[in-house]
Amino acid sequence: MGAYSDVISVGVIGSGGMGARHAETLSGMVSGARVGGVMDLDRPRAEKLATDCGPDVMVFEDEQALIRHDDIDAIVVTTPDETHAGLVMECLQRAKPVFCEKPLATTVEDARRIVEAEVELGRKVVQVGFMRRYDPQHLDVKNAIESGDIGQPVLFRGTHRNEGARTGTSSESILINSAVHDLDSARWMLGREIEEVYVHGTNTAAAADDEVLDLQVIQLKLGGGCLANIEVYVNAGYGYEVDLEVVGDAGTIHIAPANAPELRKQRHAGHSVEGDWLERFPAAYVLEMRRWTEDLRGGKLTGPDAWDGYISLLAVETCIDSLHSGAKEPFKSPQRPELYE
Ligand code: ISE
Repeated sequence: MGAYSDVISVGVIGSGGMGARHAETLSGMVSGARVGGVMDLDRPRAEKLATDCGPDVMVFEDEQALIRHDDIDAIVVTTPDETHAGLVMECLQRAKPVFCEKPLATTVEDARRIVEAEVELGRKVVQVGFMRRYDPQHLDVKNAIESGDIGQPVLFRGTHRNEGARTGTSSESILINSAVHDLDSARWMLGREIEEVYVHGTNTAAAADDEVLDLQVIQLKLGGGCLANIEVYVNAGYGYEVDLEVVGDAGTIHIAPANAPELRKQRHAGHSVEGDWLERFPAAYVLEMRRWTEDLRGGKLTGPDAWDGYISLLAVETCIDSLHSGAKEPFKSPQRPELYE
């Protein structure tokens, strides 16, 4: 890593929404990188994306072949959650840098194995797609906290709403696929580790399945006496929203309102709401890919790493335990290996 004489050739695994977004960003908005290959079982979709990304983009139906290819310098993984860990391990075995969409894995054991393999390798090659860390509105909140504007931060209040749950959603997958962002966000914003979790869930009339707790409230205790209260609702119906306020002992900071004009009409004032994360976080996805590319060229990854992916998954697992037990569950952060200091 860091010895790229030429433009970095990136292999993108998955050509759906997230894969297409990263590929288009890399080919059109990031200098120093290009899409070298696209892999998808849906070959026509992969071929279309490859063509959109420019000439000479290879198309693969086998992810191993893409990962192993000598002309591919780094990998972006955007396939379904349960495939992430295996693909990241393949990259680690070849010491090939890999940007993996969240979650890093779907089990704590797999995430731990990734951390162990990276520690064994002795250098970081894995980055996890916690894109909120690159969102200008989130960064404004983070900077305000760090500048001392609100004094000591004591409470993270997050809201995370999807317009509608995807098919096959379970109470547990809501935590693995959606809440994992909020757990990472709370740790990152407050700069504290989680110490206890308590989760409640309810089944709303909007849920397709009577068993699924599609609205969940997560309460966290974190180090330094900090608290977090996070709502995750995957059937909000009206659109996609990520809201955040951090309360400090000298003030509070609320994320800037949506980047949309306010319309006042017929005794009503309001603004439009995005439909999904691709609409909500366009800047974050570009900044995330730019920084990743710069870091690869500079030889030092600075983004959310395998440790962040592992700890967020450990927190997810503790949330699942709490959801099942109906009780508060303690959370003990494992010892951080030196690689992640
Ligand atoms: C989705 O997979 C994402 O990654 C989005 O960022 C998240 O907000 C959404 O809840 C997930 O389903």
